[in-house]
Amino acid sequence: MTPLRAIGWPHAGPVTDPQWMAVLAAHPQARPARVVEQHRSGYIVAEGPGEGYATQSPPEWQRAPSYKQGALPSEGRAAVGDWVLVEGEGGIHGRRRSQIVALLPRYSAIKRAAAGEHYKQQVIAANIDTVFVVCGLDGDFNPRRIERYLLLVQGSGCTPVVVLTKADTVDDMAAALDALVGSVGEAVAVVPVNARDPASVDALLPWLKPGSTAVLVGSSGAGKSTLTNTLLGTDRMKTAAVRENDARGRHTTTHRALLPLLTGACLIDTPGMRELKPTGEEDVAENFADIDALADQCKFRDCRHQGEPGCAVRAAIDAGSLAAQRYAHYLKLGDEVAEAATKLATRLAQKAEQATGKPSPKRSEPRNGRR
Ligand SMILES: Nc1nc2c(ncn2[C@@H]2O[C@H](COP(=O)(O)OP(=O)(O)OP(=O)(O)O)[C@@H](O)[C@H]2O)c(=O)[nH]1
Ligand SMILES: [Mg+2]
Ligand SMILES: [Zn+2]
Repeated sequence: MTPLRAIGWPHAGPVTDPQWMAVLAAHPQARPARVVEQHRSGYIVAEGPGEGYATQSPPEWQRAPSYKQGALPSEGRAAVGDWVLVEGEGGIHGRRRSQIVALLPRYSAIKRAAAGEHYKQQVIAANIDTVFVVCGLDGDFNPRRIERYLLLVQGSGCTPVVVLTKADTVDDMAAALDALVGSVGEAVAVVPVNARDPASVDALLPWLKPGSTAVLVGSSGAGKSTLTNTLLGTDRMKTAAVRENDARGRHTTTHRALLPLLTGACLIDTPGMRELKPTGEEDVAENFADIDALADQCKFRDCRHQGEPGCAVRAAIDAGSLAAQRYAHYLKLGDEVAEAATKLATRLAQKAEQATGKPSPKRSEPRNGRR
C-alpha cells in the first residue's frame, strides 16, 4: 500500500476524477497531503502514516478558493481530513517550511454555522465516511442534543452512528435506549460502549474499514479521546475526568487530529463543541420523519398544529406516542434552520453581486441583521 493510501487516499490507481485532475494539473510541482491536525495557528499535514509536518500559515490560496465556484470563503478553508497540495520541503526537520497551495475537492464534509454576527460556515471535518455522535450515559445524556447532531450530519454525505459511552456506569440500559426512541431514526445505529474497554469498543469496527475515515463529535467529557486511545491502543490523546457535580467536561482536547488506526481506517478526534448551529442547508423534515408523517394526516392541509380540529400531531402528543419535547425541539430547529437559510441566501446574493460588479443593496440595511 502506498503511504497516501494508508491515510485514506481515495484513488486506488491514477486519479481519474476530472475535478481532481484539473487541480493537480494546475500545480505540477506540488505533492498531495492530508490535513491531519488543525490548530488555531495553522495546519499539520502528512503524506503517509507517521508524523506530519507544519505548513506555512495562513496559506495564500485560502483568500481565493478557486477550486469550487460559488463556495463561501470559510468553506474554502482547509479543514482536518482535507486533501491538499503542498509545495516546499516536507518533514518535521525541514528548515524551509512547506506551503499549502491548493485544496482538492471534497467528497463529503460536516459543517456548522460559525458563531458571530456575519453568516459563515465552518467545516468540522472533510472527506468523512462515518460520523460517530458521542454522548455519555452520565449527566451528558441528552436526546435533544443527539437530534441536533443528527440534523447536521444528515445531508453531509456521511453515515451517522450514535455512540453511547459510559455504558459500564449504567444500571438500566433499556431505559436509556428507550429515551432515544423517536430521536434516532431506525436507519441509524445506536452503539452503547465502555470507551475504556477494547473488547467493548470493537463494536465500532464495522465503521472502521481500511481506507475509510470516521470523526468523533460530541460535547466535552463525552469520551471522544478515551475512545480514540482505546481504538489506537495507545494513550495518544489527553483525557480528563468530568466535573463531579454536573458531568461536564473540561475541554481537554483543543485541536482536531486525524490518526491512522491499525484497522487501516483513519479516526478524527475533535474538541467538545459548545454550540452547534445549523447552516441553513439542513432538511428538518427528513430528521423528523415521524412528525412529517403525522402532519400528513391532519384534517387541514395547512394545519399549524396549534389546536385546529382533526390535528394528528396534537392527537399523538395527547396519546403519548409523540414526546412533547421532541415536537418542541422540531419547531425550534425548524426556526433555526429557516433563519440560517435566510442569512445564507443573503450571503450568496451578495457574493453573486460582487462577482458581477453590481453594487450590493445590502449596504443600506441594518448591520446587526435585525429587521
Ligand atoms: N467509566 C467510563 N468512563 C469514561 C468512558 N468514556 C470516557 N470516560 C471518562 O470520561 C472522562 C472524559 O473523557 P474524555 O475522553 O477526556 O472526553 P472528551 O470527549 O475527549 O472531552 P473533550 O476533549 O473535553 O472534548 C475521562 O475521565 C474518561 O476516562 C466510559 O465509557 N466509561
Ligand atoms: Mg478529548
Ligand atoms: Zn396538525
